[in-house]
Amino acid sequence: MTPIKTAAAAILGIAPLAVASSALDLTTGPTAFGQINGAQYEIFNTGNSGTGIFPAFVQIQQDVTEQGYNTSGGQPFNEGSSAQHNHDIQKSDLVLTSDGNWYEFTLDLNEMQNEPTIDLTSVRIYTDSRPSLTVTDFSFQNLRYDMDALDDWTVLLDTTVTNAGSGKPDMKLFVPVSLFASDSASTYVYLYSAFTLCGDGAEEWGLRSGGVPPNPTVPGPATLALMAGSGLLALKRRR
Ligand SMILES: [Ca+2]
Ligand SMILES: [Ca+2]
Ligand SMILES: [Ca+2]
Repeated sequence: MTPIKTAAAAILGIAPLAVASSALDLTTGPTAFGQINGAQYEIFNTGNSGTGIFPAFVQIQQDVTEQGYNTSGGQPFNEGSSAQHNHDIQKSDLVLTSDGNWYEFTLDLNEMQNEPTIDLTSVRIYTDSRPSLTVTDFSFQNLRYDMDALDDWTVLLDTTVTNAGSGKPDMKLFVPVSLFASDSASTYVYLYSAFTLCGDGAEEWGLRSGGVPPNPTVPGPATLALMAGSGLLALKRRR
């Protein structure tokens, strides 16, 4: 029983469900971060710096809800059509943090200024020896990471917190390198994600081009308190 589920159940006066929903609230400020199932989600606040050109490997765009994954084979879900920004990646393309323990992925959100919130409801990373897959039943060879493996998680995001417009990253995702230990360098990596409360331009995932990413911020007791409070906030935010 996590603190979130305990607190939510106590206030609502109901018995906890077998599969509960939990929220990681990254709307609290530009240094917010937290871990879900061993991966770290961290606000990436670049202010007004950056070129405005985001090195995307997948673009996902649809109003209200959207989902998709990177592939050179087509558009299985709500992906973009640009081959430059929607394509296969291999394990050898992934970018290591300076300590060598994490792969860094970056997320660029594109939302209207008057509707800045967006929820990241799913992240799953698959590996497969086959390129350019377009399966919609998720019949990949290996599931290496699933945000929702232990609980139905949502990451709450707000583009006014990150102060980042189109082409500027809003969040970093750090995934343990150890999860990919049995994959060869040429193995294809498919990053699936889904969002709700979305509109405006495409959400884009990319890999840092140039420079070694700093390590994730070390989680401390304050993070656990933040996460414990976020479940109730998420309940209020639903609409
Ligand atoms: Ca952005
Ligand atoms: Ca979820
Ligand atoms: Ca959008």
